[in-house]
Amino acid sequence: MRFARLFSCSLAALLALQSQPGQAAEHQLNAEARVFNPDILYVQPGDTVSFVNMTSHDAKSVDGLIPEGAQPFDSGIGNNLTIKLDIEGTYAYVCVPHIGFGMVGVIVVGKPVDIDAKMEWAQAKLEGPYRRLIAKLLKVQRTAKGE
Ligand SMILES: [Cu+2]
Repeated sequence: MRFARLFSCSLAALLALQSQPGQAAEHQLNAEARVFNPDILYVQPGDTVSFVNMTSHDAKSVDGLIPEGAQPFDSGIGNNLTIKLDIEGTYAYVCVPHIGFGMVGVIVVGKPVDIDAKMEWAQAKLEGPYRRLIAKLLKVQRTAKGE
């Protein structure tokens, strides 16, 4: 009961935060053993995202799987990276050395307005371990449709 109340309070606080215009938030994406945590991250346009704990990892956006006009990113191995995301849409990225373990992720900026196109592109073009991204994109697509 107490937990439920705490939860609904934090949820209300979170929603209030999110609806404040002009308040850019900072998010952390933690590189853990073989995963990014969280693997799917929702942010608002203008927010910053920091990849941290990047020893032995990198974070590289996938060409074709970021919004049109968005800046590609590539931390290089072992480097933390902070990026500011202004353009709405879906950003897919991988840790190149660990794609085979499924160390891939998606950042959604604003609404995933481009998710259907991105999914089509991913299914047609991604090869080998990069296809691990399809499951993440599918999650975003289902969430967007309220499934
Ligand atoms: Cu990695």
